[in-house]
Amino acid sequence: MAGLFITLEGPEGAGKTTNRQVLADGLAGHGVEVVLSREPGGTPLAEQVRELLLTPRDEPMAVDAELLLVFAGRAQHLATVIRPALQRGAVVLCDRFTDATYAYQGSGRGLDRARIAQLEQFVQGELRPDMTLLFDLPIEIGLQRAAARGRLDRFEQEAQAFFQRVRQGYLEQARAEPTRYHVLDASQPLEAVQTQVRALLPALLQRLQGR
Ligand code: T5A
Repeated sequence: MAGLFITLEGPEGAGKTTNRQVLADGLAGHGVEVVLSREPGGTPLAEQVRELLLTPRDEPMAVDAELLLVFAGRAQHLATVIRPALQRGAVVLCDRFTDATYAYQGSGRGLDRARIAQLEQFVQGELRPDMTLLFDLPIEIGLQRAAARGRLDRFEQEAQAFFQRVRQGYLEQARAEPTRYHVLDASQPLEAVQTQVRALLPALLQRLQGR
């Protein structure tokens, strides 16, 4: 496809959304069409799926139900937002994607990676992110930032051990795919993290020109 698909990943409160805007401004300044999106969510229907996933409720959600909801929203998001944008030549900056499924449902919940991979292939075909920025930080810092925003969602209510597994899962994925992943130290002050993000812009623009 003509565009570029860039995903931003990391544990809770890592600064993905804040730093996504820095990248978007930098790209838009060079006349690039940028589409900002997020998962779970990204379309009105997929945002309803997000509500189902994030709202705390008395009835526990079965792990398989959670996995299928994640991919149901993703199928809708891909069909109506991501694929059309990439076909137009836009840069899609997506706050979380399937790496989050491997980290949260795989490493966090303990689901078999092979089962996630089956759904990934079914829903995405060959489509994978061109670049993934991993905002890594000690989970205590991220959870403090998330808690400062108010009420915790269904995932944020998990125990610390869950988030440790999520963080380790992300770092293992980054080690396994060093070409696609860029690991950023998200524990630094915001300005320092933004400097790391801006440093990626020249390479991104060069990749776009090569398309
Ligand atoms: N999920 C998602 C799955 O289980 N499986 C999946 O497949 C997918 C796609 C929702 C949940 O869904 C789960 C994972 C999640 O638990 P989400 O809404 O993206 O996903 O979740 P969060 O990580 O909770 O989103 P946050 O908004 O909390 O985190 P961000 O976007 O990483 O952080 P951001 O930018 O909003 O910043 C948080 C706060 O910290 C400050 C910001 O100003 C903000 O107040 N901040 C900093 N402060 C100091 N220094 C810095 N460097 C800072 N950077 C940001």
